[in-house]
Amino acid sequence: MKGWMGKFKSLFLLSMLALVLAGCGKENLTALVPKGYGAESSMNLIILSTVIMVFVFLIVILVYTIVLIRFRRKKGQEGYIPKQVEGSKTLETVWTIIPIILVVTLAVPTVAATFDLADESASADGINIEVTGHQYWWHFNYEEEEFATSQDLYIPVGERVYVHMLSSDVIHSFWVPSIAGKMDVNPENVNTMYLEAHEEGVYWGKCAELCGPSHSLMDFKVIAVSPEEYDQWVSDMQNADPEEEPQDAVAQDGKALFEENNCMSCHAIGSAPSAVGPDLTNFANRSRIAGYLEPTKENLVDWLMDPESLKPGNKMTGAYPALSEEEADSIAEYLLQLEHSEITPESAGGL
Ligand code: HEC
Ligand SMILES: [Cu+2]
Repeated sequence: MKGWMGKFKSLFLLSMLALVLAGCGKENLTALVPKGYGAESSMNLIILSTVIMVFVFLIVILVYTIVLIRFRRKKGQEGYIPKQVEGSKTLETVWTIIPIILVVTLAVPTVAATFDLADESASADGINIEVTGHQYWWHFNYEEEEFATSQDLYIPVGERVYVHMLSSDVIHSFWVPSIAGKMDVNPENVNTMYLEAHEEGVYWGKCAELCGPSHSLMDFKVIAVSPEEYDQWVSDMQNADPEEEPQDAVAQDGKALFEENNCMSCHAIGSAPSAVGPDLTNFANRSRIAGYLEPTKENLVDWLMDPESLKPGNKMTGAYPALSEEEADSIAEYLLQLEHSEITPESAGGL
């Protein structure tokens, strides 16, 4: 009875674990519902290898069951030993050839897909974006288009967008499971891969290489929009005017405070690609603040007053004079007016 209970308990724990892990899924953060070329190609390989594994498992269980039933010791057979088949040439050949066939069946499509996904021969005709991984945020420089943005990467649906990735500090890894695979972002050599989304939407991305205390918060999004919307967005970004004065007095104060408090030494608005902190040109359109916080004013004020408690080890902490709640509020008011385009994560379907 006790043994049975023990087995039941571990089965129960396992199914609970499965339930808990099933809850880990973020919307559009799964390789199992592919919405892009690279993700589809990985999914096909996942299906192929699962089918082969299930096939092998079933055959083994079948043979095992037959042997158990056919060769069990029957009544009156004490001391009986079945025929020994050690060294059977036929069996040896069968269980060498079948695994070779299975491994080749797995290897050919896997190698083909690996080369296909690494193919950057057409990048000169495609869209090229320089991606820089920083502890703990992402910078996207649209070099040919001559503007930059951070955290939210906009791409047109149905086109190959080549991302050329470099890190400014430690090794990161760029991973958008619903659209493409995953690739290391190194400090010294540029790694390139392409994104090709099949459907409009906002896709969650993550840093997939342990890079410091806030590694797990190093999130980004890929915003896939129609090609027309993409062109519109690019021209809106190119025409963003950094000198534009906010309408209301609070936000005007905020702009002045932003200029007085050293913020501009790290954050660019509507100008050259910034290197130390995220580009804030279209900050009011962010899908998340600092990559992961809901884009509300309360969260922004909290971030400005105490970034350390929200993202331990981030590179903004302590780099500017402490702000009063009122000052943080005015700056937030200003930053939340920095929008220059109708094309936003919301218009692309939201999260
Ligand atoms: C030393 C450079 C530095 C200074 C000075 C600085 N920041 Fe930052 N800021 C950063 C970095 C780095 C991040 C990204 C932190 C992270 O996510 O790990 C950041 C993130 C932010 C974000 C979130 C951006 C996003 O895309 O979600 C806002 C908003 C922001 N800073 C506003 C300010 C304001 C306002 C000031 C001035 C009061 C300021 N920063 C001063 C470096 C700086
Ligand atoms: Cu990282």
